[in-house]
Amino acid sequence: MSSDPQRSDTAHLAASDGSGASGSPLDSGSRSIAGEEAAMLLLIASLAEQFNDHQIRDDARSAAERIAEGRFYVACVGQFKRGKSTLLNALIGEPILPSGVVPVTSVPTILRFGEDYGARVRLDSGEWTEIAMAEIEQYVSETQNPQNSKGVAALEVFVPSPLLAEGMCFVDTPGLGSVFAGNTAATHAFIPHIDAAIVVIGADPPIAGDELALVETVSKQVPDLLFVLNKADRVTEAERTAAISFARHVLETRLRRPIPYIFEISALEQLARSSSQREWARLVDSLALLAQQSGHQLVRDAADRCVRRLSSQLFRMVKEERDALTRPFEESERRIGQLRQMVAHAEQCLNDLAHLLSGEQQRLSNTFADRRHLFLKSVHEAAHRELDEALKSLPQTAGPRYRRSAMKAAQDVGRLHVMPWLESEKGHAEEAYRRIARRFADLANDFLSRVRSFGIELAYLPKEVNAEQDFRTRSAFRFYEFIEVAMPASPVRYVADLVLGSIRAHAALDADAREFLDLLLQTNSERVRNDLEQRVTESRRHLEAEIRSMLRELNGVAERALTRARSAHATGSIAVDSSLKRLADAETELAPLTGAHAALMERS
Ligand SMILES: Nc1nc2c(ncn2[C@@H]2O[C@H](COP(=O)(O)OP(=O)(O)OP(=O)(O)O)[C@@H](O)[C@H]2O)c(=O)[nH]1
Ligand SMILES: [Mg+2]
Repeated sequence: MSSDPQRSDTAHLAASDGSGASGSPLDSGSRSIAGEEAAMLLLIASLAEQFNDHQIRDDARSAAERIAEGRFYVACVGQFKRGKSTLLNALIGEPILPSGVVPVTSVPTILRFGEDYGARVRLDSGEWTEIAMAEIEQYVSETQNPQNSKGVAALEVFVPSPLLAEGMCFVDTPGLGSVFAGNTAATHAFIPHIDAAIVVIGADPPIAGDELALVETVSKQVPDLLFVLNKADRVTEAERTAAISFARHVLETRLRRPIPYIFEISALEQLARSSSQREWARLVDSLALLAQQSGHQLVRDAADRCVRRLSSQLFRMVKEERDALTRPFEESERRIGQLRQMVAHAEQCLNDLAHLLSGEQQRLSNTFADRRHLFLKSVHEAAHRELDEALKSLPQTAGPRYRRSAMKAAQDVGRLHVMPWLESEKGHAEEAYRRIARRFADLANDFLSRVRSFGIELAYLPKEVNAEQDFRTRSAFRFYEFIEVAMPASPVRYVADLVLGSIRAHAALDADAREFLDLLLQTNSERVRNDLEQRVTESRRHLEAEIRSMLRELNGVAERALTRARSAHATGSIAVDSSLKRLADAETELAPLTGAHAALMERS
């Protein structure tokens, strides 16, 4: 098998030269299957080249290369700022990937084995180019390559990490849910390439709606998912336990499969080589085991998916072009006109829906604001009476200690009143959310049925959107305790409290506790409304992004087919005949590919 012609010959690539012979984890049987699959992918690449589809060509080439070499992709995914890049840096033992407090990663970045450190980048338009390690940030960070304006198609970093020596590659992905929608889109676009995943969750919130949706999509595609709770150093044990049990419940409900383990780690501590290990060793062992035991299978599954995905994508494109050429020209024009109308109509629907939903959202928000207002009014007197009783029974100890006890009393009273109310409000919020989710689903299904009525088959087009499954699951509310207010870390506050205690001015501390109780009641009771607003907004963004990306694909395929048909017709009947012959040949080559591939899988 020859290596990808696009590859540059450099020292750090020596360990994996594209032949699959050196450093490859594949045994000889697997290697020959991988070789045949890689050959199919190269055939797809050359057909895509003929039809000028550079996206399919490049995808097929790099898939052929990694399959021949026995490489598989373990993607690190999750909400922005979960510490994904830091975690991968800790796994390879070097701070190579940029990380920081603002959204950082803007381009999926592949970490693969190399005997020496090195990096290479491929821009949308071109060939692989070697870059210095210090230059990586220029291509993958939001500050230096905002929304991937440099057009990075792929970036690979070579690292001599033993964990990667068996073909496992880590992929750092841009975080979901930040203000940079392009980052979320870049991660979604990478999904088809994911062979296994490390899902990074946090403590607050443990898992968000868009994360859950992504994990669900990945989980339908691949079986191996590892779950990690990062930043364990930042939260108390009680918060970690609560976060893990919440995340597990939500994930198991949504994915409909057990989540056997969630590793509690701190990537930052690990990178700083702190003595605190938490469950780091266990995580590393699981990854090593994944590479050893499942590596071959993951590569073969990846090959299977790539051949199916790319051959059917190309097949559709070829069919669209052939149809555009064979139909009477006017009919093609009419069809494109109808398509454009449909796209415009769908855009109009999206705009109308946005208005409709924001009105609905506002009404919902007002309803929940009124309910909260009534709750606060009804509870204020009793809660303050209970707090006063509790304060009266407190021993008049030294100021700082008295403050802690008084604040704790406020938390206890606040929790007692807010939690039952939150529980009952949750039911109302759920009902309201379902109503809105059903409207979303109706709109999406209406759109999908229109698309199908044109006889158009789109890649990854869902059969239908399900209000129950495709939107965010139920929320759980924890009482927010404001530890930073209850136990202020300020030395000035400490001294002032000492003075207040020593002059027996405990009443001043009582006043703080009363104020604190109001803060607890007000903030915690606001959570239902905030959460509902967030869920509705997330679902709406999710749906709009999905529909827009379908529209883009729909437009792209049809417009390209029309342009080619036009230019062939303009050149004359000989050009049309020769295009038709090329398309028919391509169809003949592509059609048996899936069948040949299925047979190959059976044989293995
Ligand atoms: N305390 C603590 N901070 C951490 C930990 N892991 C990462 N961080 C910090 O969290 C911030 C975000 O880390 P990144 O690695 O950039 O997070 P990311 O998920 O890659 O972010 P995006 O690329 O924007 O999606 C940085 O300031 C890290 O230093 C951890 O385990 N503990
Ligand atoms: Mg990152």
